[in-house]
Amino acid sequence: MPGLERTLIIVKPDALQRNLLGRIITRFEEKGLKIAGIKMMQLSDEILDEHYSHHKDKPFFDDLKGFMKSSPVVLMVLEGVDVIETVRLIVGPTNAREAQAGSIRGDFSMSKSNNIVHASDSLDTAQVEIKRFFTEEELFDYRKDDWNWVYSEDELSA
Ligand code: 3AN
Repeated sequence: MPGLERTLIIVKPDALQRNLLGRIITRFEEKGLKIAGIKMMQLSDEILDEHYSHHKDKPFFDDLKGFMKSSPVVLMVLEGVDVIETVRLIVGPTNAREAQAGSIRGDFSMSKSNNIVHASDSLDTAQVEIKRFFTEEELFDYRKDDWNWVYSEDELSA
């Protein structure tokens, strides 16, 4: 399928503590996205230093790492046409106070840091991030029967 992509989602500790995990997964499922992988993990300093290396000189870096280590997180790889851009729209901008109602951050968060989910922001980043957190064996290629209804025949066969 043209434009078929995968993206990485991290459901952050605030979402788990606030009992939002199921509702977040449901939003992605109801949109028509395929879950190619899913697992729970306690993140280490090493993996967070790598994942947030673009923020390593920021004043909030230590707090960010402390927050991300404060409980396990749930990681997902989602698949769909143009899924990276679509998921960023569903998630909303970093500052949740500016996120539109209807987006995950817009509906569930009031914070720039405790903002419920991480989602990859580009194709290159998604590829690196998926490899960072998932092995090949943890990712699944399978037929998603409802895609016959989620996509048009043209979109499915192209
Ligand atoms: P996003 O998660 O929207 O892609 P990034 O990659 O710029 O945003 O930031 C990664 C994470 O760092 C954010 N999700 C948030 O938890 C934290 N963060 C970013 N900017 C700030 C900030 N100004 N103050 C506190 N935490 C921040």
